[in-house]
Parts: sequence; structure tokens; C-alpha cells
Amino acid sequence: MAHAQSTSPVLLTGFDPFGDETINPSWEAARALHGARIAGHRVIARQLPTSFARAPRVLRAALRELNPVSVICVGQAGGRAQISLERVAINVCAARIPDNDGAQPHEQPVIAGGPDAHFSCLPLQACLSALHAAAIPAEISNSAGTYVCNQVMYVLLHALRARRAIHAGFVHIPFVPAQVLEHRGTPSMALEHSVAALRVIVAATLDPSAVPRSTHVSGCEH
Ligand code: PCA
Repeated sequence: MAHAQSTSPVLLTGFDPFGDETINPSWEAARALHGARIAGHRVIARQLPTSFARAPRVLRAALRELNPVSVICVGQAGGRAQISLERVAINVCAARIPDNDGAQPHEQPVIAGGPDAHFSCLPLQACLSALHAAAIPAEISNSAGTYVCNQVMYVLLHALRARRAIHAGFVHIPFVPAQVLEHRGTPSMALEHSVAALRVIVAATLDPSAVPRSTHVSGCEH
């Protein structure tokens, strides 16, 4: 079993473009690491649709198929200036704009009857320290919003709630510079920096000495 564990992949997901955008840096960054080996584990990148109906299905299928040792879902957070390590997903879907299927839920639960929130099972402090040591602007965020990213984070942590030893969580990344050419003052981060950030986060997550964050609030076992 130790062998199986050491060869289990890391699953990285990113989203397809949504809203007015023609690219989504989360997918560009995730796919840049597809096939990389980090701390002995292979990275597998999968794209999720920006769709309330379809993203959970694609994610659950990937979890079943790949049995990953660690899962990091990535999304674009236009307007943010730093890498955001999301702390919490809430049981709410409330869309400001329609998703890629035209759906725009208002005040619906992600999972009816589910807990109000799920906390990240990533070692957030270790990830944050490693990012800062690599001179990458990063912060812990206390809201992943109420759109598809929050939904995916909630579904991920709900699906793995009985398997708390798996490091799983969500990271938002800024726009890339090309997306803000015509939006003066909107922050962006070069794709290579976001890719470097994800590499650092995966490595910190796989580091056996990385003791988690607040075990008392989320019940993760690491
Ligand atoms: N960002 C959106 C959904 C897809 C993405 O990349 C969000 O923050 O919810």
C-alpha cells in the first residue's frame, strides 16, 4: 500500500473560460504542470467546466478514476492581486453572472442538507510560508465567493470528508496581464508566476513535515 500511495498522482484542476474572457489562467496554469513530477508524484491536470451542473460530475469522476494523493482545484479570481489560498467553502450557490450553460442559481445550497461549510484540507500556513519564501505574493482568503469555484471546493471537500488524510483544497489565481490590457488598475500576475505558485503549493502539500492548519476547526487528519 505504501507503494500505491507513493505512486498516486496529484490532481490539479483548472476551469474553462467564462463570462467575457477568452482564456482562464487557472486552466493554463494547471495544464502547464500536467505530467510534471513533484516530490515523486505525477501531476495530472484536468479541466472543469464553469458550470454548476457539470463541474461536480467531472470532478467526482476524476476523483474516482485517479484516486489522487492530493487534490488542488484552481480558479481565476479577477481583481485579486495575489495567490489566494482558500480557507473555506460555504454551502451556497449565488451567481452574479450566468455560468457557461446559462444557469444562474440564487441562494441555493451546493448540497441540500450538507454542513454549512467545509474547511480546506491543505496545510495553508506551510503553503503560505513556502510561497513567501519563493517571493510570490500570496494570502489566505476567507471567501471563495458563491460561484462555481466555491461550489467545486465544497463538493471536493464533501466528497473527501471521510478521507481527511488526503490534502485537498482550492486556490484562486489572478488574471494574467493580457486579460487586463483594457482595464486600467486591475491587478494581474504573469502566468509563469502562477505556475510557480502551484508548483510550490503542491510541493508544500506533499511535504510530510507540513503539519496542517487548524485541525480543531476542520477535523483533517494531517
Ligand atoms: N473562477 C470562477 C469560476 C471559474 C473560475 O475560474 C469562480 O471564482 O467562481
